Amino acid sequence: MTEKTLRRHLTESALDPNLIFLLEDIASACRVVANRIRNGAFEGNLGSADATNVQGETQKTLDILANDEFERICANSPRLAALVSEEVEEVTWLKEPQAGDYLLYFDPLDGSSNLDVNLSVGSIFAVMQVQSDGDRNVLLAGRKQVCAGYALYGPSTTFVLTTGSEVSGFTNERGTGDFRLTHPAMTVPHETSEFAINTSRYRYWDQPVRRYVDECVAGEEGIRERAFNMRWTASMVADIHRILTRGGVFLYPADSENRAAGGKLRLMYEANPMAMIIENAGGVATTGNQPILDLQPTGPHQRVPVIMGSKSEVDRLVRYHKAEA
Ligand code: AHM
Ligand code: MG
Repeated sequence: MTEKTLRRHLTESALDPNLIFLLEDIASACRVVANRIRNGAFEGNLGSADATNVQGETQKTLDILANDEFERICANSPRLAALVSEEVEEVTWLKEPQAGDYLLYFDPLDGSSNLDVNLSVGSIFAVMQVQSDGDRNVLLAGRKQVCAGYALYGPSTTFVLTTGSEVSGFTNERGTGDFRLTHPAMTVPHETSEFAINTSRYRYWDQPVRRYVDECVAGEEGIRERAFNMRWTASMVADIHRILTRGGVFLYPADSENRAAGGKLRLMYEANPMAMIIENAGGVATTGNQPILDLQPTGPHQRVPVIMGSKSEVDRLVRYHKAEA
């Protein structure tokens, strides 16, 4: 049996055809970005912007190229009103907004420090809708997302999407270029023995995070009944994909060093889309003190603390935060 294509999956749903056009454009952008990454070394696009390659040509980082590909391809979608990108300071308006038009929030290339060492990176996106004719407010809470997803550029290119209740995983097929449904109804296991956090920041952590990680590290010799393993890829997409596949908890918490900035990860195009995916897969996504999806945004590039993944571990972390409050 052949796995069904993303197009068939979308057209079998009750989604607005204009949203389907947009999602197909996003998937095309991800396909193109995957190729740009694969050929990055030949095209002189590894390394930092403003550098020159051996031919003396100015290099563009893949972050900027990926952003340009998303913009170029998604601008075809007739009801797409605006783009909010990690790479662009201002909101990019494509048309006069009308109620129901779509707003696309995206991180075109997440985890880009992994590029030069040929490790996994990804793109993250979410879609919301213009609330009323002429309304240019893009600062909508994550609960208003109509869909969210990511592409993981790893050993294979994977496209994970939620448009409501289910989370569906597609794999890019070499040859046809189709995304095919290889991972239907993805769920985050409730229990896990894996955690993901940048432990080099230990000295900055608040007490609830220290307590949790200390207990995981102590394993069955402490209060936990089992040993824990730690994984950190420095690519949120790769870490969340692992958690969606086999469980785990991902933390980029507020700490004494990043608190003034609000945290490290961005709300609109990193935390919110991943929170929708994790919740729809049966997991939990919180700042430690409240659900990420309930946050009222204050700016398009706002940063927030992020704790998400398997329910039993995130619930424990929330309890530890309450105990310290
Ligand atoms: P980026 O958008 O600049 O790539 O930063 C986001 C990334 C996440 O993918 C990852 O979880 C985190 O930053 C890694 O941070 P650190 O450098 O502290 O390991
Ligand atoms: Mg990012």
